[in-house]
Amino acid sequence: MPLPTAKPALDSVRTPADLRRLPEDRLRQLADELRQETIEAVSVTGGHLGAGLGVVELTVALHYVFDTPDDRLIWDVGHQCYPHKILTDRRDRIRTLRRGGGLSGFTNRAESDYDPFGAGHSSTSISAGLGMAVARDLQGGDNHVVCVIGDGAMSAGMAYEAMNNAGALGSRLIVILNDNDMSIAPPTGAMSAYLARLASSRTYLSLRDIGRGLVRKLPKFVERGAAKAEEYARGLAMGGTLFEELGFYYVGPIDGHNLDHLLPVLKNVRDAGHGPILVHVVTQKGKGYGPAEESDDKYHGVSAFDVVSGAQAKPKANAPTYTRVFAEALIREAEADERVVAVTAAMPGGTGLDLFGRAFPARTFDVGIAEQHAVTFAAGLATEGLKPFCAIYSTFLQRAYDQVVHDVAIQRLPVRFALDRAGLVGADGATHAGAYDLAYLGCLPDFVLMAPADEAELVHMVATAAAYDEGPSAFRYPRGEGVGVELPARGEVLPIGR
Ligand SMILES: Cc1ncc(C[n+]2csc(CCOP(=O)(O)OP(=O)(O)O)c2C)c(N)n1
Repeated sequence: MPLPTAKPALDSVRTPADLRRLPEDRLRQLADELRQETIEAVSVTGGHLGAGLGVVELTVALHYVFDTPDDRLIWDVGHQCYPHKILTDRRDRIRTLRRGGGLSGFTNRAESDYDPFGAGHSSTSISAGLGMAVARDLQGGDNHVVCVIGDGAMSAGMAYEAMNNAGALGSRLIVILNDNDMSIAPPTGAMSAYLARLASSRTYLSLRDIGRGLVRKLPKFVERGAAKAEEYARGLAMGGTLFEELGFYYVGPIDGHNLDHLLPVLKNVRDAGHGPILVHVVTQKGKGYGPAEESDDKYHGVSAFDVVSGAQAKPKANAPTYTRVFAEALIREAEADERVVAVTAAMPGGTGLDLFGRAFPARTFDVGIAEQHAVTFAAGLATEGLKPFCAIYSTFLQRAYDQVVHDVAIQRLPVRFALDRAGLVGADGATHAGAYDLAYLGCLPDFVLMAPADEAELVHMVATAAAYDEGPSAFRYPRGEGVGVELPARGEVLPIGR
């Protein structure tokens, strides 16, 4: 344990090269200071907090063990990268996060050499990392590529498309699965249950296992045939894992807050020379900050707050948000028509479908971070006469464009799209701007598009969409509160085309 009077460690680190000069026994202190700096910065700027706090030790360990930026470190979504920004020459600007002209709230290639891939939308890291690994192989490089992806982001199809391809190509690639058993909301689906089983069925690796067992187990150190036999034996003993079936060497689960576990495992993985490896790291979202640990959403996204109490600044609301008005209007429609059902892709709180879900739990579907599936799932619901409302942020529906075209529009299926956060969104920046929906939906045949001028019109448009059964429809509305007009008790069906 460092003495309380120990010289600050973080002040001596401007870049990861400085970090790598510290003796290993100072890293615990560095992590503690990094966590404190992250909390203090976000208390001023607001932004994503819980995810970053969960990866403080992992961030320190990765930059210590790997030679960034030559080794490529890719953060999926990028919302957990504030500690990474602090360690990579951006500490002096960390209080400009998410402001005009300031640091982006996500990774951004234009901002730093330590951000090899820009993000904001989830589940892209393994695909991008595999591309970098293959480019390295083709060009005779020898650097490492490390992708860090959360269990929530792992619920998207793209992650599996990438792992399937990585397993076949066999390129040297390291994927760190950061499993905190949380998405923004609690994760849904069979995959999250599977990861929980995996984490609980295997005891955490002891230091002895890490030091000896892992090195011995990694196939570089054994004959090819013996390696296969070892893998089979391991699979039989452990029951195998989905990741192994996909062609990854699975290591874990490892306590992601324990540097004595993280460092030797990451060093072994770095030196293994093996094809794709998946390291399953278990962490706690919001770790080390009481108010975050205790809150339901682990302080996923916060406004400026008081560090001592954790109380967040709440601007005085003059009117209900469009999100809330939508949710309440949809509840009214669902009370009147039992065919109304609602679909969200991992955003129950953001889209207001948490309210709808409380009123109609059996008619609410959170499909995980899986916008493509959400849209085609809704199309399937529509073929059977239900009235699906797919509530997806404008920016995230971009990911499901072919599903909107091919599965919904061409078949003229009456899927209703509730596009929240349409238009500019402020602090989240360009990756989250809902700037394109009018263009990308407006060019589709027979698609009814609506945009309310105020929140009362939104209520009417929800009713109009519920009534309109001849084909797809969408209504788009902005982030934030309405203009303050009086709300009708129930929406009226508007004439289409006027
Ligand atoms: C395509 C897409 N859909 C939705 C989101 C919104 N979103 C941002 S972070 C997040 C949860 C990510 O969970 P996880 O990967 O487990 O990371 P954690 O925050 O738990 O560390 C979601 C749904 C997004 N960024 N991209």
